[in-house]
Amino acid sequence: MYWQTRRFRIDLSRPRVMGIVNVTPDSFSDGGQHGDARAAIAHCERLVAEGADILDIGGESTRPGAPRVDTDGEWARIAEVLAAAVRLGVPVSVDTCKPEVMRRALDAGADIVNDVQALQLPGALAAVAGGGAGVCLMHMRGEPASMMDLAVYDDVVAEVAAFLAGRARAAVDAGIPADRIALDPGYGFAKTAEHNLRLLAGQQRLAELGFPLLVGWSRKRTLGDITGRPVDQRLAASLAAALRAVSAGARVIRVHDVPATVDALKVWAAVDAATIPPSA
Ligand code: HH2
Repeated sequence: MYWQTRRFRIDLSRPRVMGIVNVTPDSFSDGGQHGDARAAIAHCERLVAEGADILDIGGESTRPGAPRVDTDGEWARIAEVLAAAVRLGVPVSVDTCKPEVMRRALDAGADIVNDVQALQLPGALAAVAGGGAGVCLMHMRGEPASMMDLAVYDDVVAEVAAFLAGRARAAVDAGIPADRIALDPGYGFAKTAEHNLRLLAGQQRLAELGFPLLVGWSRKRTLGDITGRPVDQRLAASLAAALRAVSAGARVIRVHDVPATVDALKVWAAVDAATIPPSA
């Protein structure tokens, strides 16, 4: 399996690590740490040196209750960082739901659009289709400010699968080739801890939709609920969730802590390579 992006065809025969670059003052785990362009560019360089396969650059926090940023404000945060990141030799993703930010990012050389709103805003499908980018379509409901009020499901796995299949269809209908599309269950977005765990337990069903699965468990609140750890002490829990997600079909893991995740996935891939398939 592979994921076609603008400049790179990403081989997913082994799981890949997407390193998070939040150029924001208020992200839930690292807000303000890479808030100015110089610090964020240094962070990009560090993540690539540590083995990140993809960089994901975002200028707006999506944590529950986060305030909205307008188009120019979001672009001002990420423009310089993006321009430097596209010269680092790895695919660069832009984490945005705004069509105008997508267009500017693609003009600046971004390879992938990572949209937590799954290209639902007017003009978003066309921005990606016209720009030739890869895209990650994520499941959520509502807006970050209100999403936890919408965390009500009869069957979370079936409902997320139906939503993602529908958005993939909409993307293909808008002219985005199927091999450019990745899907994401949206752990932590309009979902309680119980929903997140149920979804991970049933995640294989999402992988069976036939698109690469990208997942983000890194440092998220459900891991704190399980372990009792604050956000800066959730590395072990994040690795456990990442490995469980890979075992259930995920091919791209979006993380803050790149070196530890790279090592964990190397071990997973080594065992995978040594596994003898059952004879027919
Ligand atoms: N999670 C966050 C942001 N973007 N994109 C995808 N595809 N999947 C995710 O799970 C996902 C995402 C939230 O994490 P983070 O970027 O660290 O925080 P914030 O949104 O507060 O900046």
